[in-house]
Amino acid sequence: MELIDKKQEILNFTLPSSPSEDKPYTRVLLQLFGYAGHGKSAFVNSCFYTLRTEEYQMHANTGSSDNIITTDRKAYKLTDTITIVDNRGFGKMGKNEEVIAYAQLGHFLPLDKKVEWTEDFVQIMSQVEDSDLTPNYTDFLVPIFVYSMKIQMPKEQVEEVQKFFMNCRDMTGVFPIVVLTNKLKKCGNNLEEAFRNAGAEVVIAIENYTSEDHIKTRGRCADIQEVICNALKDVQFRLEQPRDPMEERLKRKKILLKFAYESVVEELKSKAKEHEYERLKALADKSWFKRFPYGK
Ligand SMILES: Nc1nc2c(ncn2[C@@H]2O[C@H](COP(=O)(O)OP(=O)(O)O)[C@@H](O)[C@H]2O)c(=O)[nH]1
Ligand SMILES: [Mg+2]
Repeated sequence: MELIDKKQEILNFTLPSSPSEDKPYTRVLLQLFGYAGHGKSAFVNSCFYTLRTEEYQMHANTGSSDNIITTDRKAYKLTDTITIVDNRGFGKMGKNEEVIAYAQLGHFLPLDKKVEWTEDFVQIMSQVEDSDLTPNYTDFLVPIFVYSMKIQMPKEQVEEVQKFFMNCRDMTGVFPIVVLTNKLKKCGNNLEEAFRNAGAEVVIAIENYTSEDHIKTRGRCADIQEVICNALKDVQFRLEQPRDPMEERLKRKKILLKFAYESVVEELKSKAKEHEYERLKALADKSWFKRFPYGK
């Protein structure tokens, strides 16, 4: 009865309350990332459907038209302990998108609010600063990267994904769990190998449940539950190590600020005239480090 056990394991999973720790983990946040249209929202719905006995429901809206693409950073409470976050997906990972992705990953942008794809750094960073008012130390962040097997990964994405994975590890202490969707429409290339080469430790192929096709089968449920169980294994592993929640958050913030700084410089490089670049960069550095003293 392994499948039933896995389901029960997920439903019953609680975080130990340790009286010696003043900020123990109280929630597991499964943080979904990936390019738009690869099945993040469908994965949210699939998780609910496999864990509950109710009919298939669209908790998260799926689809590819503009009005359905997820723009909120929306949180869905899967169990009392586990919440799944459908982060705003990225289109083409430009520098700004990268900063926003890391701000979501590091949990510096609020849940259930629209994530603006803004060109304006001051606006992004001021949202990040706002998060200091109610800093979160009690969520355990597990990044999950969703990619569709229908799609051939373009060469330029391989490097992008590799970099994102390393940064996920540095920010959260966990390599993203890779969820390959559209298992039944797999195209020729070996995505699993590509993701393993990018550093992924766990790669799981699934077929999402959708409004068109949600016949519950054993294997389909088992694959989806396997993803959640692996996230819980990451939590258990982490709980065995000593931790300093404040230090961890600060580390995440420093990494984020480093990215933000790099994108400011990159933008300047692309816009400033060559002979002006050094002078303008020195000015930008001065104001940046005045504002964010530990940003480098
Ligand atoms: N058949 C099938 N369709 C899927 C699968 N995953 C996602 N889809 C469909 O692909 C489209 C985009 O998925 P969505 O979850 O909105 O992608 P998101 O932008 O990453 O949130 C939707 O129409 C989904 O129903 C899958 O595993 N199998
Ligand atoms: Mg979506």
